[in-house]
Amino acid sequence: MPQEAPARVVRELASRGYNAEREAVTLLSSADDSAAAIERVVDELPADAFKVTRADVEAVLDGERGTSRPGGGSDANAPPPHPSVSSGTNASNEVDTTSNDRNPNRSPVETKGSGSFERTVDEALRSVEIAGDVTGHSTGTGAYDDFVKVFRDRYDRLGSKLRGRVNHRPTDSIEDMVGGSDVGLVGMVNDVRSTKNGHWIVELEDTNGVFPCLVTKDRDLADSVDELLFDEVIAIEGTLSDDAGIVFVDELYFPDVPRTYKPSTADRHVQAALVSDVHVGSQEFMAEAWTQFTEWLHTAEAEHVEYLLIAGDMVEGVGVYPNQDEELDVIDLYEQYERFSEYLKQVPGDMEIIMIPGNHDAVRLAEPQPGFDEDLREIMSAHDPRIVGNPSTVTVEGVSVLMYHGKSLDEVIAEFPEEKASYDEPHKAMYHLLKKRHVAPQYGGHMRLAPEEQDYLVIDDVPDVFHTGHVHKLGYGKYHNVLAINSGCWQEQTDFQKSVNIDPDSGYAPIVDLDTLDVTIRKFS
Ligand code: D5M
Ligand code: FE
Ligand code: ZN
Repeated sequence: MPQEAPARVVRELASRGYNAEREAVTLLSSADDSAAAIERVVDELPADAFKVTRADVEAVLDGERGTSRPGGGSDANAPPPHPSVSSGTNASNEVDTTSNDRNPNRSPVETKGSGSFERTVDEALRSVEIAGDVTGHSTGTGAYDDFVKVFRDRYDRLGSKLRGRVNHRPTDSIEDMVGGSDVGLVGMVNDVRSTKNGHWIVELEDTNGVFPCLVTKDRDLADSVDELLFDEVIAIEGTLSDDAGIVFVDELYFPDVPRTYKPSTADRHVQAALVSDVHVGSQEFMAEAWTQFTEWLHTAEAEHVEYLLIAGDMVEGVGVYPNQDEELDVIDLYEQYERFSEYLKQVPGDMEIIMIPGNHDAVRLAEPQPGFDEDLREIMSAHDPRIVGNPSTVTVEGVSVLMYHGKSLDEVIAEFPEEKASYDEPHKAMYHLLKKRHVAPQYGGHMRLAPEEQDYLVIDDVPDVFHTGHVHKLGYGKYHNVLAINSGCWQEQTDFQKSVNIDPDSGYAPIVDLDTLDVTIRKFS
């Protein structure tokens, strides 16, 4: 029988619920009859095992040779295919002493190039901390008061970043000031409208009321008006009109990231793969590309890739978009997660996986989205991923990574001029979220917001890396030294995407050096 490709062995084992050591895979794929060997190995595994080791495979392969040795008679005389406990070890010992090519310390297949590499990692060097995760803390009931609370929290936290820049006057006291006074105001954008002369009125709201602010079209500032989203918090400085009815804006400030921001880096050479939008269960899910990726993770080239971050849309989900069921490969939602878990098992067992949900996942759509519930965690437990909410800040060996699925990017791209944000350059849309220090400012429209005690969507601390997905386009770059990466996807173009001319970047894995924040893009399709 021809030798099986390691990928097929991995898939076979995964479909039975097992992860495998690399050497176990290479041994199985070079076995005389891989399919039978897999069956035997799986049969012999203890009930609580989820990983196939080299020793497991050797025990079986050696046992098989033992039973078919010349003089051993026909199969009828051989031990039964499901031997009792004693036969496994005995057979193994027998063959170990009589054969050179099954030396457990130096398996011959180990030298066969790319497939034979064994990762050596020191898990003690790792560290992962999670912050800003709503999971387990959700209190919102959806009542009006909750919305007041969350917007108040947003205003307070983003406002405090702006108070140092302007001398804030509460809106209700401005109208009592003398015309011509200098005015500073920190407010949430309540409305943006143009006047008949082509100027802009930006209505800002604070805790006391609203006040109109005029940006004239001939000012450079008019360019910033293009970038405003409702409900974001900004500050302005200007001059009060003679009748104290409006402020003529001279300066406009976003909370922003300081230009001098110095990101933290890891103390050793270690890498993270940043992916998203796997969409298992969709007919367009690219199983081959994913398997190529996970196979690559087993090679020497990927030895330093110790973290895998997945920014949402693990599965295709059910009923996410109209007529989506026509493109489903797996109809049942739980089955989709079971499949997804199989694909996770292809990832080297030592790797640390951290994931957040997206809009296709089986959690509430309103953001912040809590991490998966107990049932789904159980289904995905084989590789023991860390499951956190969307968004969350994951600090990996000192490097803080703000993970956010990216639903708001659709809105930023739709509302901003092409040169400021587009599907072809999704990282530029991310820059605006960093500038606003909020991952999804605009409530209503496309965005659903779950009211909580605090606004989990505020970017309180500047992250070192900002990781999103959702728009299925690959793009990365630095904004004030913060690395912004929008990972592509593992799904081919869907009919919907065809109809709106979205050409997805499928089968890419951006790899980040955590010691330098350099990025390498790997393609697997
Ligand atoms: O979204 C992938 C991208 O495609 C994202 O930019 C939204 C867009 N998309 C995909 N399907 C639809 C439908 N049916 N309506 C509107 N926008 C859509 P994802 O969330 O991964 O499907
Ligand atoms: Fe997606
Ligand atoms: Zn999405």
